[in-house]
Amino acid sequence: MKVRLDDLAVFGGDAEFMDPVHVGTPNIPDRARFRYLLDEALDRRWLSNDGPLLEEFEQRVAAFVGVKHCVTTCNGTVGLILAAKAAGLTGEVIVPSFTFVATAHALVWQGLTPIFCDIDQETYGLDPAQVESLITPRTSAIVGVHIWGRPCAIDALSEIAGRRGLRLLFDAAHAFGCRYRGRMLGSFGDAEVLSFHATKVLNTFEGGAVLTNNDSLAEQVRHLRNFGFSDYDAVDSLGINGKMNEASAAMGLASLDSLPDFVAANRANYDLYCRELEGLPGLGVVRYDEGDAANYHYVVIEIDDARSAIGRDDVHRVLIAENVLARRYFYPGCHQFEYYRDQFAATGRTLPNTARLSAQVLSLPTGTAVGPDVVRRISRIIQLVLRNGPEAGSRLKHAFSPSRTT
Ligand code: T4K
Repeated sequence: MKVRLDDLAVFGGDAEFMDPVHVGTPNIPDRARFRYLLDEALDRRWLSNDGPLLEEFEQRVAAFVGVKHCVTTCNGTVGLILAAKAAGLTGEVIVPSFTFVATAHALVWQGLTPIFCDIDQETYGLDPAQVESLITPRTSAIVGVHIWGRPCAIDALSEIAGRRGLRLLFDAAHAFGCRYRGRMLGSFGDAEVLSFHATKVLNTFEGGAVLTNNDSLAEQVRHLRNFGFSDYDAVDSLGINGKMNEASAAMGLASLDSLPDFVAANRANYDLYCRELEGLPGLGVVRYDEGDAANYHYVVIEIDDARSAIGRDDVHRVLIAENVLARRYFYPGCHQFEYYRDQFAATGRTLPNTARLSAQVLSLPTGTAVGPDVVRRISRIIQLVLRNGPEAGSRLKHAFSPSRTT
């Protein structure tokens, strides 16, 4: 067990873990169930394009979320692109910068201009007041993101979208199984988009879904995900291949059966991290609303270096050296990526909350692959660093200073 700073790998000690401990190690459902479903698909020789497993998966997801339509896609990014196209978005779309880059990329693939908006420091989602101030005659929509499965300001954004005649989409990539005021995320706005990527609480290897209560929007997404075929030998729109295959649907169905176990494992890890990390100077664990269900799939710590005397990036460096591959989700904010600075300079603006929070957050490993022993060992490393913040910070500064000659 590491008790002194010298024990840390970054200062010459042995790494705590022999093998990397990742953020995003997939949750694996009951293998027998998955194999059984996969065998069925192989026996049927129906492997993609509206197969029976896909149909069942879509029905079960729609019922679980309490939404009329679930149209699955090959991944969440294509789901976002299809939702934007089916909803008829044009011109400018207001979107947070503090998100995974796919949220913004999907808009640009549709020829739309992302207008990056700052986030509210309580929800970590779009700041409604700033959204309102960014609306122009070219604005067609708002895309909110339920970051880490925490609901963004759904009511305020719905009110603004309704009053200003804008479309409202939500990127719910992280939010499967989470609720807002008793209603499942995935059922708000014109449409919401899920991701079932391997790293998500429920995965289909790769996958996504557009969820909506709007019949024509759902029909349009279905149509577009299959190349825009309106009949055999007839294509009436610019579609794409956005289909989910049967192996993915089998994984999704088996995973739905195991979802309560996944969430329970996440919850246990989350609670243990909270207990272990309580009271450390300058460190907070991002909380979930206890009044609503959450999937607890992201354990995110925030490090305020004014109080901890050691910055997030130094803590990150310490963890990496221990083979704990914590992630800076979502740094530095989309508007800071080279591509967006080059291509959308006019939309560049100062986003103080985005800048501050993206410099403070760190996602820690969790999920069914991570047990209490691993959580405790990771927490102990963080405790050691944070309790010795000034000394650790200054040693790291010296060790990694570019001008250091020894
Ligand atoms: N909107 C939001 C808000 C999103 O967060 C995302 C995706 C999307 C939209 C788009 O949805 P998709 O098109 O992806 O369905 C990852 C994921 O690729 C991405 O799905 C996710 N968000 C984002 C937050 O993280 P990377 O490049 O950081 O992930 P990757 O593939 O390096 O995986 C992370 C770690 O997980 C690996 O270092 C190791 C571990 N891992 C990963 C895979 C794939 C495993 O242990 N096993 C695996 O099979 O982007």
